[in-house]
Amino acid sequence: MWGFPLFPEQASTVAGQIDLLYFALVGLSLIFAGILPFVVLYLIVRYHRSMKADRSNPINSSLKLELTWSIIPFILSMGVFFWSTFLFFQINADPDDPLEIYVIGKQWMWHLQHPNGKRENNELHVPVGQPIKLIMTSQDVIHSFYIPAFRLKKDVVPGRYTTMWFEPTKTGEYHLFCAEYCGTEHSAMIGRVVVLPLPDYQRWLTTEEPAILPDGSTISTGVSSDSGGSMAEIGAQVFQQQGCVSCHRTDSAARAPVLNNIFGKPTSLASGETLTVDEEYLRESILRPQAKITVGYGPIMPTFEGQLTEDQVLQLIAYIKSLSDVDANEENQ
Ligand code: HEC
Ligand SMILES: [Cu+2]
Repeated sequence: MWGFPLFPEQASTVAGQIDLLYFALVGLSLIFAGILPFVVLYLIVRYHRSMKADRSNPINSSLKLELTWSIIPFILSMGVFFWSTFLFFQINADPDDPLEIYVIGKQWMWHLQHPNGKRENNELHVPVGQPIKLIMTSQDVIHSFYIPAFRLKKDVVPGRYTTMWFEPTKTGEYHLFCAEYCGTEHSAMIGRVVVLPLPDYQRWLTTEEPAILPDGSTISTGVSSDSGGSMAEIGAQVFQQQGCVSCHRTDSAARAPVLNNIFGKPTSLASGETLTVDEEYLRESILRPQAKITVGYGPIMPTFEGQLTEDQVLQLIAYIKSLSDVDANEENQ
């Protein structure tokens, strides 16, 4: 084998399809860019002034020829358009019941947290054969989460969440890059994705390893330790510590909407708008509550902008989501 492969392995469900489209585009380009110049060259030589050629009957126009060179490229380009649009939608549509992992980019590392609270840096452990959704944000500048073997890349932007999903098809270790120039050590912002069989992943989830938080402090990770438990459990603690609970409560002293079972459901705003509660809306509701006021309530919620770390915002979101899961499950029973 070559020590320097031209193509990374295909290790996700979409990798093969993306390569096929890519090769088709390269093929088409080669046909047009590679063959046409030779035809032009041939004609230049064939009909050069010094060449003996039949010039008695020059063709001024040919409808048949013009239709051919219009219709064939039209069909080809529309084919490429529908093919790539179909792929685009397929890659961006949310999968059913994915495993959600939270990603924070910062100069110059990736910080990841699994739902059970386990954290890791510059490494992403995932189980094979299962859809995985990354919910990503940045603490400083724009980064880009790039896994060549999965043929996936998505910008990681401060102040908002972007998501990306994939389903690894092969166990192994794959490169993880930052693909957006983000400062001096951008080129060192690299890591690896480790795809494990499901039982190994579950074992990995519960083992102890120290991890470094985005603020530089070190903590131990793993659910059995004093790390504080799952993301939702830590979120519940933040909810207490930050005083959210003094307004958002279920008893008669409540001055704010109950947050149970709101995730994924429509909510009505004082402006008359209705929207579905997602991560982005929760983030804005916490950091800039005045931006969208829930109908029936006053604009009394203080802003938490600058008072919570990206980590804590994600934990609060995981907590609010878990309130919805509990309720959904109860309804199903
Ligand atoms: C002073 C009382 C108060 C505190 C403290 C408070 N909130 Fe609120 N919150 C409100 C009120 C009132 C609303 C509804 C009006 C609005 O949208 O701003 C609200 C709305 C929200 C919403 C949107 C709910 C929906 O149904 O659309 C979320 C999410 C939320 N708060 C989360 C939090 C979190 C997390 C904290 C703690 C970090 C917090 N709140 C602290 C009063 C409060
Ligand atoms: Cu970066």
